Amino acid sequence: MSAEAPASPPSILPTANDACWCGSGRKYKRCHKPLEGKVLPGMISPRRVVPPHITPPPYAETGKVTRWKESAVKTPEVIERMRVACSTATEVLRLAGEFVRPGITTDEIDAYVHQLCIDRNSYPSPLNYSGYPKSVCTSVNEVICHGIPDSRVLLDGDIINLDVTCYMGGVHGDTNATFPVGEIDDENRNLIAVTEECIWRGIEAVVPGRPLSDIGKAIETRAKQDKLGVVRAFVGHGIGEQFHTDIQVLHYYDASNSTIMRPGMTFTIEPMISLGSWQHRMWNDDWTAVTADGKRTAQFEHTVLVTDTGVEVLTAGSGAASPNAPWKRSGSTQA
Ligand code: EYL
Ligand code: CO
Ligand code: CO
Repeated sequence: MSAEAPASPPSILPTANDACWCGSGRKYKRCHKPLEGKVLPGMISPRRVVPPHITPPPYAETGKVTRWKESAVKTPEVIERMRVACSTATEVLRLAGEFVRPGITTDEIDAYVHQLCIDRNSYPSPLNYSGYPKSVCTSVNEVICHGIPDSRVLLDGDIINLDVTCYMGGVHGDTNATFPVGEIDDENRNLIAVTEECIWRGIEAVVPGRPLSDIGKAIETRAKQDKLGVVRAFVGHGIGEQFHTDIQVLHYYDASNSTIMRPGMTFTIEPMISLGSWQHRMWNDDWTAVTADGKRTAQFEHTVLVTDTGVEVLTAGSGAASPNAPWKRSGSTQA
């Protein structure tokens, strides 16, 4: 947790060959100019409290994640509990998305999501997971994922991903979506639309008896049609009684992602798609991942169940931010 925000630029910026505002003695263009218009870390508010009637996951107190063996194939009883946790996360994500507007801070979104989870008798899974300090991830513009809610104000033209996970009934439900802040330009609108298409292409590749690599192949194929980058450092994951289990779901094609999908398996698909490079950098906070080239990136996430015949999307349906495949919506003429 940072007590002090790092030095921030003045409202009137130097011109390229002037001295940088930060006092480094370097020309502005060789110092902070590349960061113009980029997301900067803000102040992180004190930790929010979860009331005692909410059953916390094992890491809630210590922040330490200890993994145990958990079957990749879930029992019908666990699956039924996951449907409940997932539908709660689905509703919280949609409401949080409706709350997004210019002028609010990402910390205000965190306060809202935190309360929405508690009101539905769920624990916000990110809170203290490996020490993560907040109840939701808020990833703005070039932030790929795990952005920490802070004092940054949302600006007209930003894009923001909200990643919501709810823990209730002893299981997690994990879903995210990217939302426009006010009016966004065509390039950003297309990035969000194609990223949503990518996740649904991936979901359609969930077929029992087929390897997980089919999912990444479908996602990568769609991204390439628009010359967009597929982030490689973060992957989908098995989920159930634990937030993350050993199944990894790559969002690009890799033949070594060869685990065969079996009925009863539950995992997330959460492609991060970028306007430029798939390479990432880490902020000094060791949580926040940004694109290496500073270009914008979008993400969608669903928790899915492999069925006997295909897939059940546990975080989709009519109340979801991304309810179904875009080409299956009324008015669409696409396949
Ligand atoms: C906590 C822990 C580094 C989340 C997800 C919150 C973040 C950075 C260490 C995955 C991994 C959410 O929702 C997730 N995937 O969809 N860690 C996560 N944290 C955190
Ligand atoms: Co998530
Ligand atoms: Co996830």
